[in-house]
Amino acid sequence: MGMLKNFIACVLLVVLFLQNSCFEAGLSANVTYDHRALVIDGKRRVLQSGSIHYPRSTPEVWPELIRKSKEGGLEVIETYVFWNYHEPIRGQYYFEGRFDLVRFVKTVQEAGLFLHLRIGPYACAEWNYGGFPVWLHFIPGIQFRTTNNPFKEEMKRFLAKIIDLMKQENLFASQGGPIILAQVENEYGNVEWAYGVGGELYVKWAADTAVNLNTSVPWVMCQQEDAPDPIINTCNGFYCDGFTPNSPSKPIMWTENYSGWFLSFGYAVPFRPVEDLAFAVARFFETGGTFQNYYMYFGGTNFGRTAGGPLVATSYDYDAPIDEYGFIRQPKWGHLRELHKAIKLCEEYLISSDPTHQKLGAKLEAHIYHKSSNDCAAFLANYDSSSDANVTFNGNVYFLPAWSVSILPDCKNVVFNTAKVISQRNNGDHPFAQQKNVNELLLASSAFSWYEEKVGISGNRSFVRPDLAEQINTTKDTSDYLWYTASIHVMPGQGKEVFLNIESLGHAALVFVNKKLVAFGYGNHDFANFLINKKIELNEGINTLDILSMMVGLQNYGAWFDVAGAGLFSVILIDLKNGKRDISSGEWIYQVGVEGEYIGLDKISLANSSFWKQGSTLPVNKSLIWYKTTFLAPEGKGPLALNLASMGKGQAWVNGQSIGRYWSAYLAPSTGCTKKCDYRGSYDASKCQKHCGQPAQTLYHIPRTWVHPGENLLVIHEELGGDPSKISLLTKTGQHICSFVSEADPPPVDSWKPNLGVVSSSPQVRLACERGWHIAAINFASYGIPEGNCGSFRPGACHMDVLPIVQKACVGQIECSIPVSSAYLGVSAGACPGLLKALAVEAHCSI
Ligand SMILES: *[C@@H]1O[C@H](CO)[C@@H](O)[C@H](O)[C@H]1NC(C)=O
Ligand SMILES: *[C@@H]1O[C@H](CO)[C@@H](O)[C@H](O)[C@H]1NC(C)=O
Ligand SMILES: *[C@@H]1O[C@H](CO)[C@@H](O)[C@H](O)[C@H]1NC(C)=O
Ligand SMILES: *[C@@H]1O[C@H](CO)[C@@H](O)[C@H](O)[C@H]1NC(C)=O
Ligand SMILES: *[C@@H]1O[C@H](CO)[C@@H](O)[C@H](O)[C@H]1NC(C)=O
Ligand SMILES: *[C@@H]1O[C@H](CO)[C@@H](O)[C@H](O)[C@H]1NC(C)=O
Ligand SMILES: *[C@@H]1O[C@H](CO)[C@@H](O)[C@H](O)[C@H]1NC(C)=O
Ligand SMILES: CC(=O)N[C@H]1CO[C@H](CO)[C@@H](O)[C@@H]1O
Repeated sequence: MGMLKNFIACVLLVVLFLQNSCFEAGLSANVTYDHRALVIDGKRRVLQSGSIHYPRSTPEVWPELIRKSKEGGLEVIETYVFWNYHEPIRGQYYFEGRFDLVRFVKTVQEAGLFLHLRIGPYACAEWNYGGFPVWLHFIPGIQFRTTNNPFKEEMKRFLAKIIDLMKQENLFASQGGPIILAQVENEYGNVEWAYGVGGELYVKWAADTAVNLNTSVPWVMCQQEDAPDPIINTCNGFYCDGFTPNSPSKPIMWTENYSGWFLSFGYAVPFRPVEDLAFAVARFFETGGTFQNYYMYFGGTNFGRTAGGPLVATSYDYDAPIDEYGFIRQPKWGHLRELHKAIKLCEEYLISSDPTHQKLGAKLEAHIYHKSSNDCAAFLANYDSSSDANVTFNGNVYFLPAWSVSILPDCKNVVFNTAKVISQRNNGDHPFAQQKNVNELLLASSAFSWYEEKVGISGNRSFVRPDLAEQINTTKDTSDYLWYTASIHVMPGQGKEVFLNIESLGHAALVFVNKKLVAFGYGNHDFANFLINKKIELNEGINTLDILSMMVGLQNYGAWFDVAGAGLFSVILIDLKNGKRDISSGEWIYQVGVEGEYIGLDKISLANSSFWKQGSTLPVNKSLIWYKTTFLAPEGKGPLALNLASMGKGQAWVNGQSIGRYWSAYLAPSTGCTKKCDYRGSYDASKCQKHCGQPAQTLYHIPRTWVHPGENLLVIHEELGGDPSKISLLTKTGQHICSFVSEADPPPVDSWKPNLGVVSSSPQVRLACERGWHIAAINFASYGIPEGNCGSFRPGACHMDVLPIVQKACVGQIECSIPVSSAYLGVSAGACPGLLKALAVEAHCSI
């Protein structure tokens, strides 16, 4: 009886929480912590959080992304702050457009969610230079991230700047704002050893400095075992269930739970199965965690030259629950949403006690949270990577699939198992993964005009040095490019056939001899360094050597990453007759940037200029060429993507805005992908990959707000050679969505009415369209033992046509749900005798 009463209380509390979302704008909140959890206004809280980095999307879509996060069960949004874009020139600040931090925080507030502000100011984040402004590198005597006065002064100034900005706008919780947590530094514990005693002192200084800035909310330092009190040290990783903070007075918090992994040019596309992600999250809360953040919940796009490096791709999709184009990724989003609801049902138990542990067998265990001696919630875990098991707990037998956790909010009924995915499934895991509903528009090749760039130094901006210059010091990252030019004299009788041996710190280089392209070399994300060794033909007399060294994102991670350097460091000619000629320390002429950049060919204002040439034959397969065309943006609300599969390497602009770097010519290794990735067993970033042997990325996101009715300008700078006549513009005109639910599956977590004995709820097929689209048609509906997957469903040996019933419930709706029960579906209970029946539905959403 006591159990029943408490259950009603628990359910009521949950309803209350979901409605108020635990937060009311304008009311000041007092945020502290104890050894179990963050404490908000005296109450411990169990919180699900997700990362959304504001500049990786446009402000117009922030409200939708945040709404989808909230519907997915998040209560906190987490973001880094990107110093290099907020202070592009020392003392000159920028907080506009995609970098309008205040607007982002207020958007989170308006949605009724909390915010975790990770100021850093080191961000890492696969972001250019880890978020540090490049000018910082040129302050005399500076050393980053250690006990160094010039660095500490700059860091403190920026921390104070951001905190003042937030205070002025009343954005901290104590002021009625959404910010409940702040972060100083970032994963410094991973590299601290490399900074010696200076590193240890720096950690203390950073902690002190942060605390003295009086934010009134707790500070965290992630991956920082020695974080001084009162700073909370938090865990980052694929799993954090073994984590303990450095003091018994601090709660167990997980600030980066990788929902997938980032993409680099030349690599296969990583993904993380939701069964494993849900397992990691459930294990974390099972073993005492109370705050967890998905890194990323929405990854987005590295527009412009914001991608870090080396070679981080433009898509930052991250296999996150919301994909790069803002669509819900199923079944990831839906399965995690059910998980969040199941954990929410346990919140009152989680905050009432520490877990008690019960061993249930080898790699089988339970953790129990009590509110009173006979009132509990439990998590049952099977962390064996291959063997399913039946366990006995509390007098009942439970089936636990390998690598799964079951959640029992009453220590009796299983409302959720991490390995059982009962969620809407979409056709493909990427909006353009299937041809269905995709409208592809080939750009007319006759409309292209072009500009062929000069090889080598093109104007009066050159300068001379007697050695090979380090690239970042030379370009100050004002451009990806640096021309290195030298003359090679060949005396009569000297060998004309020589080997040209070039060594570079990164990231890629085009080599021209006498203005002819002879070689292209490049590194990769793990090893930026590369070597070019090429046999070349020289002429007697003077020959020119022009080398275009290219950067693809500044390093963002590692000890002393800021001084890693880039560009050429050795150029040697090897002539079999006369031996080696090291020209590294001869006379070199330099130019920062390429000709098209100086002209400003990406600018709208030059769209009609005479620089652009037109003719009957469009040059293809040409290096160092700019292309220009116009296109009409397809109507509708569907996302836009440019297919650059036919291009080599470069950058593209739409109406003067850079949509990022592309590198379609760099194929991933042909091995390392598995057809089906077994989610069971420890995950790492290379465990599950797809698109081996293909470019990492061929589709490039164009935000809807960057195009307008009428003609839009597309400019492309191609470095290697490509065929622009094959470029196409894709949009999506609708969605195909599916669901497959068995009559043996549990009902949705939110329809669960424990021990009330009133409702016997069935499992449900639930379908929902996005972007305001409606269910226009049901393409498939079968109750029985349907076969196949979303997009290829077919009737099985037992098939009952329930199309009219499904049509009636769904067509014309934005979303619908259908109980998977013979009674509802009008089928006699005895149909398909001896078989477990399932309902499979495929629907088509469109305008
Ligand atoms: C905030 O909460 C803590 C602990 O719950 C309490 O000690 C402190 O007095 C509160 N501060 C304010 C300003 O209410
Ligand atoms: C923080 O608060 C302390 C004590 O009230 C005060 O001495 C200090 O000046 C404040 N610092 C800032 C940056 O506001
Ligand atoms: C668990 O129990 C069920 C029902 O008794 C049985 O069919 C199944 O084989 C058992 N599974 C394992 C892994 O022991
Ligand atoms: C380079 O040439 C441009 C135009 O040809 C001129 O405007 C500029 O002043 C020159 N710069 C230098 C440093 O001579
Ligand atoms: C870059 O310049 C700085 C001084 O501004 C110097 O300390 C550093 O060694 C240079 N880096 C390289 C790789 O040459
Ligand atoms: C370029 O010319 C076209 C057609 O004449 C015109 O519509 C467009 O506005 C011009 N663009 C600019 C930037 O002048
Ligand atoms: C461009 O280069 C590719 C690869 O080398 C080749 O297959 C193709 O025929 C070339 N196209 C043209 C038009 O030269
Ligand atoms: C705590 C933890 O698991 N950290 C891991 C986070 O992910 C990186 C990249 O895979 C690993 O190197 C860390 O060990």
